[in-house]
Amino acid sequence: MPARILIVNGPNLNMLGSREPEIYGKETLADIEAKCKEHAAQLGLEMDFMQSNVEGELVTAIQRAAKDHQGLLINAGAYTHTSIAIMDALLLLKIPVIEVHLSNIFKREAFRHESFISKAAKGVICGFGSGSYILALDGVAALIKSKE
Ligand code: CA2
Repeated sequence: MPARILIVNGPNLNMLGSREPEIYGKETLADIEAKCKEHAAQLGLEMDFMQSNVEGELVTAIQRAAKDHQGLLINAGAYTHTSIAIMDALLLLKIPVIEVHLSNIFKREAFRHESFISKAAKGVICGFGSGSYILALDGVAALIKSKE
């Protein structure tokens, strides 16, 4: 059976494509989902993709991944820099977690340099726009394969 990956997106990422294209690009979140789906299929992975502006809904989705998924990618949006609840949920997972950002958070304001997500992630990919998600899919696929 193919491995199943969950891609979790946090607050305001549903607004992609509408504002700040110089930072986040012109693609919508639906465009990114379609790209990821195609790339995941090439890697032989099944993929689920979700977005929420609600911290608790993100925590619940992460908890469910323990049962249904073999790997998780997360762009927690601004919760990256604030959410101990999301970090704790990720720390409970035994599957590989990759942190993803469209922008290079280290080139931006100082408050974006701290990530609670990184403390629970196997790796971090940022600064490649939607390509960050594609690179992270490659990374998680390699991690899953190395465990098989
Ligand atoms: O670079 C990333 O992917 C971020 O996770 C995006 C978050 C930001 O708070 C993180 O520091 C880095 C913000 C997502 C907001 O998305 C927008 C979409 C359209 C217009 C404005 C913001």
